[in-house]
Amino acid sequence: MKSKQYTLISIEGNIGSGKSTLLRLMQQKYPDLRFIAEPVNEWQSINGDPTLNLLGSFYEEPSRWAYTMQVYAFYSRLKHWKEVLSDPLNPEDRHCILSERSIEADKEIFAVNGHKNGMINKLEFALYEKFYELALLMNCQMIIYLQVDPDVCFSRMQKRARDEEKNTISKEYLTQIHDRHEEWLLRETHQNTSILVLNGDKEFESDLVQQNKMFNAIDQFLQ
Ligand code: DGT
Repeated sequence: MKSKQYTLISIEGNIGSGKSTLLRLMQQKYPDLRFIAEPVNEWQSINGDPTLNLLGSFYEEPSRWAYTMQVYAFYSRLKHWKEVLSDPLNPEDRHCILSERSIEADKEIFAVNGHKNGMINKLEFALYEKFYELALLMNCQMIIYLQVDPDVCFSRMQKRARDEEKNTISKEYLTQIHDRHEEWLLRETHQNTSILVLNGDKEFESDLVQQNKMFNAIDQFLQ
């Protein structure tokens, strides 16, 4: 499903790093790009039913729900990509699709982390990898990595206070997720993928100097 028509770009980074903010700012700055927001609200209420809260179940009982969460995250991301890729392109649009996270991140960050710390067992991980192989063609060609200190992510996460996360996500978990990003994105071999690392420790939503610095780097990267 990798389209010759499009370059696939994803924004990656820890929970609470500011990916949604960056995506929103990029939407304003580049109206000729296509965007895929993250399907978090779908995970919070399956079939629109808030009593079927997969994200909440995962954080309450990670070992029970980690595999199910990965399978559903895979399904919902693939569904969104398919919808966007099958929508005809306007000739004046830039041939790029920008998404918050990616199927690859779900694997490299959350599935690998869950497997490492025992939330996803060997059998579940082997099954998950079967699904993942089906989606290999969807790998992004460009990645913007918003690199943020886990302590900063923790305080941003507490400020936004998403119900499922506020009493369940520890600094230790954010440090694990940070480490998985670093292992995945800073390793030396990345075939056919360009990676831009942006430091997002400083506030960039309201600080225009900081924001301009980021956009100078992004402008160059997208050229
Ligand atoms: P931001 O804008 O950088 O603050 O990012 P968030 O926190 O809005 O978005 P993100 O992608 O870091 O994750 C939203 C929630 O969903 C968060 O609690 C982590 C969780 N999540 C995302 N993808 C996966 C996944 O594949 N597996 C698991 N277990 N959790 C995931």
